[in-house]
Amino acid sequence: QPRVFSGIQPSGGLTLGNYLGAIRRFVDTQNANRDSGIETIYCMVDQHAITVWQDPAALTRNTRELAAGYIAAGLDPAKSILFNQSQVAEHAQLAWIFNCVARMGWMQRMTQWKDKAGKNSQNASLGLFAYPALMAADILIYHATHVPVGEDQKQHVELTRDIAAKFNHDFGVDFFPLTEPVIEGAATRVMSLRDGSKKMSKSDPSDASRINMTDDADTIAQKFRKAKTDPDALPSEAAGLEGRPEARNLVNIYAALNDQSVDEVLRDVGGRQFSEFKPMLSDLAVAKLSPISGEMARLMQAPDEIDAILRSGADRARVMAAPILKRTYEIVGMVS
Ligand code: AQP
Repeated sequence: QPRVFSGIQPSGGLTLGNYLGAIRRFVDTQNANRDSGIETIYCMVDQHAITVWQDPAALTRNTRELAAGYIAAGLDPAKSILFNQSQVAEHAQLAWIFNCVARMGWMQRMTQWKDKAGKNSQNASLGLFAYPALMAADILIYHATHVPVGEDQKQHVELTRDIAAKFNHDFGVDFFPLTEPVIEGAATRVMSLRDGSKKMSKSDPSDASRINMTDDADTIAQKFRKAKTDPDALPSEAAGLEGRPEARNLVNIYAALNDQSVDEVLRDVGGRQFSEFKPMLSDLAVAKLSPISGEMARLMQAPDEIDAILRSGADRARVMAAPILKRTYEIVGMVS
């Protein structure tokens, strides 16, 4: 039976990249599977967030804001299981087993580790290094078969398959499934508005590099107006975006927001200057995002309700996770 799991870190406010690359697709997956009995499980991965320093008050606020973002975008606690990772202890318990299955060399090859640890990797947390083993546990504690993610997380989902395969091989079992990353749509990699070679990220020090889901209409318009571009007009087909990363990024964002292909967008806007295209993009973004940010703001007025939704999601998640952890311990030979 297919089962879907994915998560987002409450390591800052939600960005347009998180929305287009992840949340919007979580909603589509939930709705497509509404009557099929396939479980869709979406987590706020707070234990991943603390692999780099998080101010405690900000972590609390960001976790609730992320939950509000999930719900405002269309995730329904009656249809999907929504919870925060630290409330289901089985994730961390399975992660320990996987820390003992995964190899140091596998972790060292991860591009996210290299990017985030930087040159001073001796000073990075042990948790940041082991991040992919916890992510494998998040997925496999539910025997999830499909993980909708943005392009940047593909390598970690592949590592999850390696961990599952090594566990199955080492213990001579066929227990953990080999999970598939699901990377689809026009915006699997939304880039920074200031640098077309860097992905848009909630932890980028420059707020101008990203659209936050909570930005108001004026801020969105100003950020797109200032977004880096080149001096040429837009081409009339996708091939003309070759070697123009900033132009490609803005067209990709437009296409994703408007549910169109890049070629369809360029058929309409090809030949126009950015001075004309950017206001079109801002208007579209405001039209699509403002209902979500309005609903997020409303939900944030009632943090107790958000916490109650997360608690009941965690109760449902634990029911699925506990037997899988129990069986894992038996396979490993732990006495219970
Ligand atoms: N720029 C992006 N384009 C498309 N998808 C993206 N995702 C993140 N950025 C983009 C997708 O969002 C999901 C959640 O990601 P995450 O919060 O767990 O971690 P991340 O990928 O490291 O995201 P950020 O925003 O860059 O966070 P920080 O700055 O804390 O590292 C994933 O499915 C991811 O692919």
